[in-house]
Amino acid sequence: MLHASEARQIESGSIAPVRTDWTREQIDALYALPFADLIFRAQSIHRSNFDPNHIETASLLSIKTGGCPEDCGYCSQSAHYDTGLKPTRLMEEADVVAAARRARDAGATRFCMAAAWRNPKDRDLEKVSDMVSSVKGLGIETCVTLGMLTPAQATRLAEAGLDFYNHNVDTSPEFYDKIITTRTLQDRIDTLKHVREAGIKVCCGGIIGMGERVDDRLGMLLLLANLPSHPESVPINLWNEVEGVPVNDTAERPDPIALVRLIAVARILMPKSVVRLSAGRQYMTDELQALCFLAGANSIFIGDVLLTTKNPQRDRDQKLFERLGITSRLVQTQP
Ligand code: SAM
Ligand code: DTB
Ligand code: SF4
Repeated sequence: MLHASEARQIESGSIAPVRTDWTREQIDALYALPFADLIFRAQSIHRSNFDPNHIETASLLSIKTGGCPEDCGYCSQSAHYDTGLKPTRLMEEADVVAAARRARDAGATRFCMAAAWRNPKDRDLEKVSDMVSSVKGLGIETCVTLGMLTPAQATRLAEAGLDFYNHNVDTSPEFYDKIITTRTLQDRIDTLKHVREAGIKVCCGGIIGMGERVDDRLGMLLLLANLPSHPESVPINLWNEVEGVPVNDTAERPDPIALVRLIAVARILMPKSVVRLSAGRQYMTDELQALCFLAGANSIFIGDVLLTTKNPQRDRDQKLFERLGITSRLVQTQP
């Protein structure tokens, strides 16, 4: 039973219960609200769940780059396309830990290690598990993204102390086959289930700007918001341009206002999830990023590179945070 005052707050839109039964019509109606109403609602929900002046800062490292057997049509690391990227072997643990220490000292509160694999071999998973334990020892949150996992592999990562596993749905069920053919959306959902069941927090989102329609972006949010439980982290990536991949033929940078609307809808649908304004920030003005934060985005990647593509310079981000009065150091606990 809800407390009467809580029920009133929900009615007025200032608090939202966590729901996984959203309908397409409800999502369309939210997206179509007048801009001021949409932002007010998103910001009210945001304030009920988070410190509105705090943004989480995560840092990325590609621990194994390129040569990936998957055919994701947006990705510089797929072996299916000639993107000019030189594949590398899995990094040594000491180098990964040194990079994590640098990231922590530069202000990151989470360190995400990514490998260009369809799925990890058990031998490699052991190495990554050791990296996770060592990075965790630095007092920073850990995340890895290694492709598909078996239940046993997810359990091994949980035993190593892993906090988050990133595995994206990438786009709507309707648009998915136009972008990836070598693994299905159901494969991804199965991996998310294994991660959840192992007790690891889920980081799951997708990409916009690949030529999808607004309907597909909302279809992606519908999929995420109706998973059995909401991902704790929801990265919204704007496609970072890569030469030589098929998405070049269809890509179209979204209208900035449409991006803000999408972030606001994500915030309303998944009120307790951290929404990350992920790849593509280098194409955005400071004003657009400020609007995204107002709409409920509360995480970014810091550092001059993501995996293989660019990210805004650290000093630009720091200046923006100062101008907006945003804090980022502490890992905030949710009320
Ligand atoms: N290979 C693993 C996998 O795909 O599960 C992990 C690494 S992969 C690079 C992680 C995610 O980064 C992808 O699912 C995709 O959403 C995002 N991504 C990859 N290339 C991107 C690009 N050029 N622009 C924006 N996001 C991208
Ligand atoms: C996510 O959703 N975005 C990050 C992280 N998960 C692994 C990756 C962005 C990659 C951008 C393209 C690149 O740098 O290669
Ligand atoms: Fe491979 Fe991941 Fe890139 Fe797809 S997104 S090609 S799985 S590295």
